[in-house]
Amino acid sequence: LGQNGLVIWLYGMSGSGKSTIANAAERVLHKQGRMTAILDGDNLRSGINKNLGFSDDDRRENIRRTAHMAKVFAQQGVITFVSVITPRHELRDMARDIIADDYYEVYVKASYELCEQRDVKGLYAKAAKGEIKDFTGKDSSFEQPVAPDLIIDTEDQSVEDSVLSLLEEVRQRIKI
Ligand code: GGZ
Repeated sequence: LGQNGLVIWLYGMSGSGKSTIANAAERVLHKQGRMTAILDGDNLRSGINKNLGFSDDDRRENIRRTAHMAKVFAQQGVITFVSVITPRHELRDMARDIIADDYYEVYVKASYELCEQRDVKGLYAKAAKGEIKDFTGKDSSFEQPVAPDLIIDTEDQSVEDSVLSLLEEVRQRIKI
């Protein structure tokens, strides 16, 4: 019997918590016997998307490829967590068009200031010194979403609570 696939498209600024939440939620579902996968923007950019940078066109191509990969997984019953910034409405619309019924959109919300304070990878410090061009939220815009399926506010929700609320929604979608 085939399992229902789903793409959980987590987006938000660098350091907002997308990958942390995706990894934790994936682990739970995997332990429960579901087929799962993670597609992380940062990882894909070191391999299949190595030729892409952060211009508008390159981000668009990055999202297009990632959405098609996620769609292939979901069609085979895999619960697929995607974490990519997806900074613009146009890009989210494209992902939704490609993935269609299997698309579930989650905005991982955190302010620029908070991401800058966390600065897990030191990118915000570099951006402040002008060492990274087209940095999201600084010289490349991040459009606030209008109506995501779910908002996870990592400013006032713990990772544990975020994962629980996400899994609750996911379970309803995949009917387990
Ligand atoms: C934003 C950048 C940039 C610039 C490098 N702007 O937190 P990270 O480090 O590990 O993840 C970020 C990743 C963003 O790639 P995405 O594929 O998610 O972006 S998009 O959806 O917009 O295509 C960040 C790192 O790459 N990074 N330079 N200029 N993030």
